[in-house]
Amino acid sequence: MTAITHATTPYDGQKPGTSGLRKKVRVFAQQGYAENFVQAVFDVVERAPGSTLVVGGDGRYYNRTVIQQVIRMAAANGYGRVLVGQGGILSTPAASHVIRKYGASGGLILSASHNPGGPDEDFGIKYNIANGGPAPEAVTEAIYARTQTIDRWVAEDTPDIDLDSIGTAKVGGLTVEVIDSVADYAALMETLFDFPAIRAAVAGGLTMAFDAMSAVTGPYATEILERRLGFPAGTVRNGVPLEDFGGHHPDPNLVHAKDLYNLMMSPAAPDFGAASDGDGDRNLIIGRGRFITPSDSLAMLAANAHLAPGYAGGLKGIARSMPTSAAADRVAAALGIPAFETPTGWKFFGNLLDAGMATICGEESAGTGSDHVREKDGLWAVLLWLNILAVRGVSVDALAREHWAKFGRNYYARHDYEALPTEAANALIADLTAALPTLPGQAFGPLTVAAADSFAYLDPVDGSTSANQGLRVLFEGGSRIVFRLSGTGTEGATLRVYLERYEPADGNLDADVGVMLADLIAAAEAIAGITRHTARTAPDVIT
Ligand code: G16
Repeated sequence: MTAITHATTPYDGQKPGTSGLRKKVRVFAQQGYAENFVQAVFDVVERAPGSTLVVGGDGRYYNRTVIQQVIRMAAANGYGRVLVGQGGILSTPAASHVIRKYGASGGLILSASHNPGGPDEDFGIKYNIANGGPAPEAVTEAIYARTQTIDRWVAEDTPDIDLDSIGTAKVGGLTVEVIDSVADYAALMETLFDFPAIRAAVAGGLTMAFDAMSAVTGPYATEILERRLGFPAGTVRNGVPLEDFGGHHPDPNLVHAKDLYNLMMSPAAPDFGAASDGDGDRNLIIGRGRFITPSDSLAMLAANAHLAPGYAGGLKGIARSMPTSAAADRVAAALGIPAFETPTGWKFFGNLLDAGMATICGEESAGTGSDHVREKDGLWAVLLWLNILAVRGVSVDALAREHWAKFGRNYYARHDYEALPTEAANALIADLTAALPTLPGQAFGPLTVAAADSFAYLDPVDGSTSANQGLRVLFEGGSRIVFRLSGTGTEGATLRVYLERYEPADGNLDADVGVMLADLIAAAEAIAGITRHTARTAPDVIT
């Protein structure tokens, strides 16, 4: 077997976004496109000769093609071992765990997360470093720089290997191990949560519905929820990963997981409803008749985490992304532990977790996780909720009301304006950025601006800084609007408007969210001119 050197020229735009390089499949399928990016990764990342690489993805269309090519390239690039999930399947949190458990120098996770899949839809490649977490900005910048000068990629000239049978194969000097996609992850979950207590609650009548959205968590949820915890067969819905996710967006929000939402609001609702996304790192939590926002879920999980064995010793700190509501900060204050506010993107939590400064992290974008891996983890959040409900013996609704009665409630919504012309979105942000200094003191209806800025982050661990991470308009009384452009889309630009209003513990805790946020919604339009810039009169998605 021989390594072949393929001459190539750079492609424009191979800049990793919030979470890796995401493009349409037809972009990735261009001659050498994926290979250029993978070679750029191999050229710049830290690794010793003979080190281990983890490869797996969410099972979407093009997953297997790229995995086979990555294996051939890893062999020609001096890796000693590749661990690949059976069938090419590894959820993002499972991949993070496998990287850590087997001492890999890093991993390639093939996913475009919650974006749709199929020949005309999206694909993605993300590199995770040895701590199991997404590559930090310094690394993704180096990868991007390398893609702009790349002139060759190398690969062994070997046939495809069998990805479907667990076992070991040789590709040149490289050992390829096809591993069980679920086993290591399920074993980790058993160490963190009180499985006997959950099993007892299930035997006692606790019911749930889990929507895997025809994406990667199906096999994980079936093993853990049905086989190990005793929920009846059928608890996991859409549990077989499909290359096109059944034609749906595997995005666990109130739009794309509408069937689950409708079920949970109906008389036939089970006690607990949950869903996860394409690659298994996001989660949706709905109790019977009660939707829990991701920001509230983070706060409620943090407040009750000590009920799970893995967190019985307490939390070291709580971290949230800037647009996530401040509900978790109130829990941190009550627990007497630090609260951190980072830019959007799980990669910003990595240093805090590695340094032991934070135990639990979360984002408004339906991500929650802890220091057990270095990714957000959809099933982890579901299992922590189940653990808490099982030990407390209360409903989701009762737990939420109890939480708000103690901490107050951060009413919250995110409005997304999708597939906007990039120039229009950029103009809106540019105009608003320019107007920020003029906003303090101005009144919008009953709201008066107290401060306005462009969020910048100073990493307390390594001293690195990240500027332009979202525009914040803070009002007197604690309400807030944040404007930012998504870094995960593959078509045009998506404007996200995050709205938050704090209602104290003795205030109105069970009002309609839209009503409570109406003044803020009007202020957002007045401040940013959304309709003027985008010709849109309403958001595409409200979560
Ligand atoms: C990714 C990142 C998250 C981030 C989310 C939303 O999630 O991993 O940390 O919060 O994107 O990003 P944006 O608002 O830029 O679209 P995922 O689940 O897509 O990997």
